[in-house]
Amino acid sequence: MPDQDAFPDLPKIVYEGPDSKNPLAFRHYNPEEEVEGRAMRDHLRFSVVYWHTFRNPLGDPFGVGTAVRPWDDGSDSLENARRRARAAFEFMEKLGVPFYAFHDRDIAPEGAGLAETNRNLDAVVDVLKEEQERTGIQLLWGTACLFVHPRFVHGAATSCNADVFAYAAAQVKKAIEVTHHLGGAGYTFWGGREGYTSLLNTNAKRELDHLGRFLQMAVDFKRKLGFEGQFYIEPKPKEPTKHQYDSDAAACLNFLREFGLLDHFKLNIETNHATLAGHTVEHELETALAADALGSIDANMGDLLLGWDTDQFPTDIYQAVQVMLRVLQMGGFTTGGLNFDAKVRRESFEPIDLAYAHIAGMDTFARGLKIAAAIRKDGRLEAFRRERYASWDSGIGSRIENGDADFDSLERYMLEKGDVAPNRSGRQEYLENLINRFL
Ligand code: XLS
Ligand code: NI
Ligand code: NI
Repeated sequence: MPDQDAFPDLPKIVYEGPDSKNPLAFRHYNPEEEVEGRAMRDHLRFSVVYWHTFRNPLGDPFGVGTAVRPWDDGSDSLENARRRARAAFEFMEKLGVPFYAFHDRDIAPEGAGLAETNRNLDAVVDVLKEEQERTGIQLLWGTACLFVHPRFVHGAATSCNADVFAYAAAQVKKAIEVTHHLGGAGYTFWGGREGYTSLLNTNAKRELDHLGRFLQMAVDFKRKLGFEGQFYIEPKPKEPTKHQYDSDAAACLNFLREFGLLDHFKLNIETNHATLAGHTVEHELETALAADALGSIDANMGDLLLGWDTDQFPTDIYQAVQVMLRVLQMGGFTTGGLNFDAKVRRESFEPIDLAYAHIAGMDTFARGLKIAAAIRKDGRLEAFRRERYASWDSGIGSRIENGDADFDSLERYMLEKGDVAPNRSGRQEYLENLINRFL
């Protein structure tokens, strides 16, 4: 049991319904409520991220951290790391989230050399294991931090220094082991500094080959270990580097195909990364879906007027609807979930803000889920889209789709027909208004 109360003012957050005026209650997230025959808890699979919620001091390039975290003495001691882990579980338990996610270095401090660092990690993993068993909260995915320490200045698997590749391999091996030990449902590879800041000093082809080899080694090790969790790649176009190799869903899928890894990875799509790449999140989700590779979602949002990964808590209901339409279309998450890779604003520095932020994100997605289910039940959106392609369901369209047409036969067909007039409005405004009826 925790030996202290890190969040003494935080009650257990419960569902009170849409009319509640209590800011520390859910108005829409009702874990047991069924939507399309499945409990909301299992649709949404919410996850708290350790890095932003328990390690982010809320600094920015112009100012130091502002976060007030009374349970954290700011030191790199193991004792502090253990206390922080207990505080994290107290928070997650009160919030009622079923999952969490971490980087190895979020949970335990670096030691002098890899062996001591690994021992530190094991010591805190023991606490996490105990807390998981006490609360029933599970690990959505683990990952390795291959971007903070100066050794990774030129990247990890794509470093110009082979020793750094070796260090990263050893670190990822250990991170997969502890994820396995904690029963993690997945393991994520996010490119961190796997990219370049200048092509003048970069052999991109060689670096990409190294990344391919690295991920192949990870797949081999996973098999050897017997880890059954899902591997994910998380696309991001830039930041911290000018160009990240895993820049968007299409680039990741192409990379995985090139290196024969597509069967072993799914994508973890992050909303703010999609927008940084100049895409909507629904574009990224559909790209992943089309390749049967949508695995999990880092649920956050950006700010269109700020050009970086602001990692804000998702409070845009319209966007949540777009996301949940795709999740429902996929038949729901299997190993993945909605992972709040989001941080409170620097101005929101009190512990209670962490609760307000997560409640906002959870209620936003609960509404997104309910609205998406209502749109699907109504059926008009889907029917319109299906109808729009009706010419492909018979005649010349089905002959083309079935491979029973070639340029000669299509020329004959059109010479006979003469011409074709535009005969179907796209009805964008009608559809936008249709969606609005459900909001
Ligand atoms: C950073 C990424 C990172 C990954 C995990 O932008 O979103 O937080 O999710 O390494
Ligand atoms: Ni991010
Ligand atoms: Ni992320």
